[in-house]
Amino acid sequence: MNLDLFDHPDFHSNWREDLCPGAVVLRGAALEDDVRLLAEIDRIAGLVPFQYRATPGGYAMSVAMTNCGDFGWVTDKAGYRYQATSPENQQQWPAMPALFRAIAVKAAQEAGFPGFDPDACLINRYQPGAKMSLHQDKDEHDFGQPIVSVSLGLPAVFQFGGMERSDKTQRVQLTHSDIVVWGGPSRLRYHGVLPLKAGEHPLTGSYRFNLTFRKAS
Ligand code: MD6
Ligand code: FE
Repeated sequence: MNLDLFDHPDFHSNWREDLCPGAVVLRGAALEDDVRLLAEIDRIAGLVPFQYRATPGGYAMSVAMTNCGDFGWVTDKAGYRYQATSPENQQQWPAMPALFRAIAVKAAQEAGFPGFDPDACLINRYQPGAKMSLHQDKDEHDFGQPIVSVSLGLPAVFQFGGMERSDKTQRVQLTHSDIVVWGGPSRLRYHGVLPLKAGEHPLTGSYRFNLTFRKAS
């Protein structure tokens, strides 16, 4: 009989933390793919460089962004939206790497959302001090599809709130290779990221990267 937890083939994603119904953290779930994920981020950013976009209100965001997949999330004075091309070069976004898609689909499945079909991957880059204010993800068409969020590099404090901006929030530390899956009754919860603390990560230096996969169309 072998009940050794560490021999379990799925050990890497077996440490789950339920945040609230429909939201779960799969700790370390991207660990075995971290180097390849970061290489793909580098390659994509070489094609479509990270940009500090403006909010519709005209403020520069502190998080730099690029995208891959059929659709990319952008913001400017015209508003928040998904579009098939980059505003910088009017070209289609780079294709979503098969590895990205496979990780996102598997994580969604493990979290109880089989059949996730992401067509958009927003790539966020945080430097020290960068933050994301409380917001809802509601620019997608089908709230029946979850969001899968992969954290890489420096740790960050994620805030999870409720359905109203003023609802109390819980704080969760997201570290390198954690994956958050978020859907069902949690899909429209407010959430944000507190200002990134300076640090040095062996794979990403002074940055945190976050991949968020969505079905946008
Ligand atoms: C971030 N993430 O972690 C920002 N949204 O850098 C998000 O805004 C987010 O992680 C919806 C679901 C999961 C997320
Ligand atoms: Fe979000």
